[in-house]
Amino acid sequence: PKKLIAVDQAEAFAPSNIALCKYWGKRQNELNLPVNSSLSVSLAHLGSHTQIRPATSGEDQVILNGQVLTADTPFAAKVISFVNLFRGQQNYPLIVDTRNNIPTAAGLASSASGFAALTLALNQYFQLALPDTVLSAFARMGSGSASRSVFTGFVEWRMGQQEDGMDSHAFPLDVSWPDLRVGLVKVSSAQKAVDSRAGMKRTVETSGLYQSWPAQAARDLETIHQALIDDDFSQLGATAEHNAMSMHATMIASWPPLLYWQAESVAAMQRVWALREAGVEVYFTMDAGPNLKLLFKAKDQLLLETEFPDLEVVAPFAEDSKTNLASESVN
Ligand code: 2P0
Repeated sequence: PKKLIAVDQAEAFAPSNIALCKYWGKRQNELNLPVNSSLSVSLAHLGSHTQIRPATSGEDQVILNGQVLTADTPFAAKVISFVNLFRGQQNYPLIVDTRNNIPTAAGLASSASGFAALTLALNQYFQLALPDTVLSAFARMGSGSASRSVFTGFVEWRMGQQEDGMDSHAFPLDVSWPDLRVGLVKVSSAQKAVDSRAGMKRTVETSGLYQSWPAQAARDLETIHQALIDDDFSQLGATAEHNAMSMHATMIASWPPLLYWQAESVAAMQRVWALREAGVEVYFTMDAGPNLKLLFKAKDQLLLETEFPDLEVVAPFAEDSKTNLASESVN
């Protein structure tokens, strides 16, 4: 890489995101190249703030939510090898200080927003001025879903075809749904037993149902595109729920079985279905954990807060969250 010149310090924010059409399975593990394209909605103000400053001690340091991590912590090791992608052999010992404002109770993963914020902060710190899509491809190497957290609103990550992965990046979709609400239902905040990376690998290697997944995901992506064009909330919600259940079906058919649900997850699903029976337009999606994320419209927020007392509600298209993060200057 070219000779880097660092600024005094840099800071960036990136939001968490919830996939409506999921990323599940890699065609290449080192670069996080996915088997399928995916589409998400970002969570506005919920995400990661990352600050980078020089380490005067000469040793890299990773701080997560105010706690200094030892270099052998998996997260710290991942962060440091990610920073090495940018600085190569050049001598820039750094302090990477990350704070997540995602309620841990909501059980949301923070790797997506964390690696996206780190990528944006490194871009500023080394004055690289990389284009948004290149930043997204870099973020992807930290964590696949981080490619989507470089942008706000509805975001699509195209799987790409190239071996170097430079065409496997996200881009923002030019659609705004101010009435959309995402509700985070906390079922459990316990650390999951099998992380996404290992879970995907097990599914790809052992699940007989996985062979049906790429076609399902491609169809769902198309349907969600059309729903966005038609302004069709029911179509979007139903497709997102069906996509999540299809992904979980591939996991359940793995060996050993991979079941992220708990009894309370199933109870929450049944409440969503009962509400739909009763005419409320609410849908759910789930990731590699026991918690549900509800999709509904602003007009139903009060009702859903009554049905799900601990619901954390996010408005992805609130006026103040429409910034293009990658181009945002944080000086
Ligand atoms: C998604 N998930 O599309 C899917 C749905 C979880 C279930 O992306 O190995 O942390 O770092 O690329 O991005 C979580 O997986 O995995 C994820 P790596 P990542 O949101």
